[in-house]
Amino acid sequence: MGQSERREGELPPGQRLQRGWPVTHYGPVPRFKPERWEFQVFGATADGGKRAWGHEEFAALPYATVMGDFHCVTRFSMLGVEWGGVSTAEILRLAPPAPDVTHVMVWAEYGFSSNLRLADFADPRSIFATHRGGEPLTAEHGFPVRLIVPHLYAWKGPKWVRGVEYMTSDRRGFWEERGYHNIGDPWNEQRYSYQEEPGDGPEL
Ligand SMILES: Nc1nc2c(c(=O)[nH]1)N[C@H]1C(S)=C(S)[C@@H](COP(=O)(O)O)O[C@H]1N2
Ligand SMILES: [Mo]
Repeated sequence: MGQSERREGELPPGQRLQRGWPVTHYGPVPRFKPERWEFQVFGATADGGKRAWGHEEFAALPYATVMGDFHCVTRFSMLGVEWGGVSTAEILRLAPPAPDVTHVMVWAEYGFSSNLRLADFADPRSIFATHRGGEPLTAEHGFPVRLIVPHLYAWKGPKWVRGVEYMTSDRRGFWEERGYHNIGDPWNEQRYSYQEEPGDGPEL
């Protein structure tokens, strides 16, 4: 694991600034069905139970804003974006993980997923964003909820999030199984899985 030398508001190596906000994802944009939508926390929770919030309940959780950069592994970046939503710290407080949890899997519509080390997930700037610049997210950008982890490449932030799984060991998510780096630190240009060093992730 390399030393992360993150610098907010600066371009990581090999990235360029992007005007506007491109839409990047695999597969179709899901249609939001409020009556069936739930945000679940499951897996190795502290009390062994599962938590679930319906859409109105989720929208009523404490609203936080953070400034965060956005770095796509295809080399475009946006700097200094204001994200609003529910902080990962709030989710960890409301649905605490068991003491031996080391990683989380963030699950989205259609089974899309991304794995994160608990410390990356719990970072003070990590947020389940519902808004950008005070405006609700559009469907293409992840409405009603997407994860933003400003210090990692943006594939680590699933759009259309539906749940968080607490894990006691690491497992690869969707892109992490398909050639992208298990950790994804843009300051160390951790783009592809072939760059991984021992300890960076589970065997492929
Ligand atoms: N559900 C889902 N979330 C996803 C992806 C995806 O394919 N599916 N792609 C990721 C990638 S690679 C990037 S760069 C960002 C793009 O977010 P944007 O379309 O809002 O710019 O979403 C991430 N979240
Ligand atoms: Mo991306």
